[in-house]
Amino acid sequence: MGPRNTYFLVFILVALIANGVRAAQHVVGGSQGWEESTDFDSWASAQTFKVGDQLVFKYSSGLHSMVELPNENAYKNCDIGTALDSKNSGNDVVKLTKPGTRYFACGTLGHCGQGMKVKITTVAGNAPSTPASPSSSSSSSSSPKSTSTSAALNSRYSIAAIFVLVASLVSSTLLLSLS
Ligand SMILES: [Cu+2]
Repeated sequence: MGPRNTYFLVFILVALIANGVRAAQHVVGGSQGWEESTDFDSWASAQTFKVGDQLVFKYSSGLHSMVELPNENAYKNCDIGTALDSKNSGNDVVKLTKPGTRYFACGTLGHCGQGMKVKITTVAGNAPSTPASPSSSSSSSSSPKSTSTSAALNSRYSIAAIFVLVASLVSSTLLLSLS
């Protein structure tokens, strides 16, 4: 009974952590990170970016950096000079605050041209939606309503998991004190 309880606890913890990570943070490029060799188009197309999520750019500080470009044209032409923002900590966090498309590239000379850039399209998510700014020219038409349902399910699942975790802890302690 003891070891089985432990396995169950580990399972619940992993499920909780996985759930939290999936809801909030996207490490750009996945396990390969922010590197020249990463296929960012493939990576981005496999992700769903929601309002309230975060991007994390992980790389060797000094070798690469992160710049945000203002538009599709600057992105296509790797026009780093037009950057809206730049970071170089090697662990740069960018919060996706509203629906629309954002453009990121490496600021190191030549890297963007080698494919070190990524386009991120954010959809309305489970966070409280902010009104679309009138200056934004992006045409994000339909916001999927089903996401709010899945968000509710997610949080209900988390609460249930926490409840089970606490119950398991209590029962393990009781079993230990009996033996
Ligand atoms: Cu680079």
